[in-house]
Amino acid sequence: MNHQVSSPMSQSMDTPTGRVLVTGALGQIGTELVEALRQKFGNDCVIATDIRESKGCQLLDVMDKTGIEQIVKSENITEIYHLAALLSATGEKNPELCWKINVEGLENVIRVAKKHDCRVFSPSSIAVFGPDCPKLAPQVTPLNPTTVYGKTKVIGEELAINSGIDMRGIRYPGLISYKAPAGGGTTDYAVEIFHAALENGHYECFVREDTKLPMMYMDDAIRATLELMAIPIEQLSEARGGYNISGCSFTASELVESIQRHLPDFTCTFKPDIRQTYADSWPDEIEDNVAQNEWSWKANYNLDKMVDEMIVNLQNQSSS
Ligand code: NAD
Ligand code: AKB
Repeated sequence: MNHQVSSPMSQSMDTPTGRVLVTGALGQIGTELVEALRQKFGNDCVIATDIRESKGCQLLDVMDKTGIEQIVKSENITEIYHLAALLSATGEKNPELCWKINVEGLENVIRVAKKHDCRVFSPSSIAVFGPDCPKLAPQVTPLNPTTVYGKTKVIGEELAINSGIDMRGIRYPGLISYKAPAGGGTTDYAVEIFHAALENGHYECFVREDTKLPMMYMDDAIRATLELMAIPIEQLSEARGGYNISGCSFTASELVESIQRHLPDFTCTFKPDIRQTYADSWPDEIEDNVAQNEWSWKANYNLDKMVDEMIVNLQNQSSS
């Protein structure tokens, strides 16, 4: 069922009428999304913000309601990519802060977006699923996450549908990229392993070798985000709160074997920690037929293609 929302942008989606605001812009996704948005809309059109300081990025704490509104007004913002959050591993260490940033921070953004007619992109995660979900996760299934992080993402999806604004999200799988480090999640091993393989020839992995999780190369995730935001809202169902999208699913040992095609002497040992329990509560794979049907989603990267790109790009980065 399509949901009626009030947005002046619901006709033409591809170019925002005003500027674009990115929160949490210095993180793993923001680093590449800001680049892609600036390429698409022009440098001046994209305002990058984070709670950390960096050149080309304004300071903005998403707990600061007035600060969000000031920037939206002064920069003529009509579209917000809200990436500021705590991820699963960091979030479970400090559940109260995770709730505050992920839920209250999002509510602050929605309040301002509603008042100033902004569209919002707010990521969900495969962490919305719990142990009762089938190993191949369907789009529609009971969402009973065991982590606080997962619970905040379920609330985010509900807010997307019930807030009365044009708000969309994707249940990103674990994202693998070389430009910025992973930000405190359970799937971080699938990023760290590349750095360790190239720098030390060895990695001690914090999940078991048979741990299988949905993963995705960052190029696919950024393309998915831009593609979803370019679709008129009338074409989207309530799945827009958080679309399942599938990239590639593999076990930790399959990842090791794929890296060994490039680095035959690379070794990996497995020493599971608390993050194993979060990984065990998530599905192995994602069914993404709804995203395929509604906005023609299709991933480009399988395991070996992603590994090839990661190794080449990290090698180029260290030699330049
Ligand atoms: P990240 O941890 O790399 O980046 C988050 C950014 O938010 C950081 O730069 C941090 O400084 C900033 N931040 C933290 N608290 C803030 C605050 N109070 N105000 C403003 N900024 C603040 O995270 P990411 O991987 O880029 O994830 C972005 C979004 O995507 C999150 O909602 C996350 O849950 C979701 N997601 C990520 C993945 C993944 O594998 N990276 C997978 C699923 C979902
Ligand atoms: C994490 O592991 O917390 C994130 C995610 C899948 O949401 N990468």
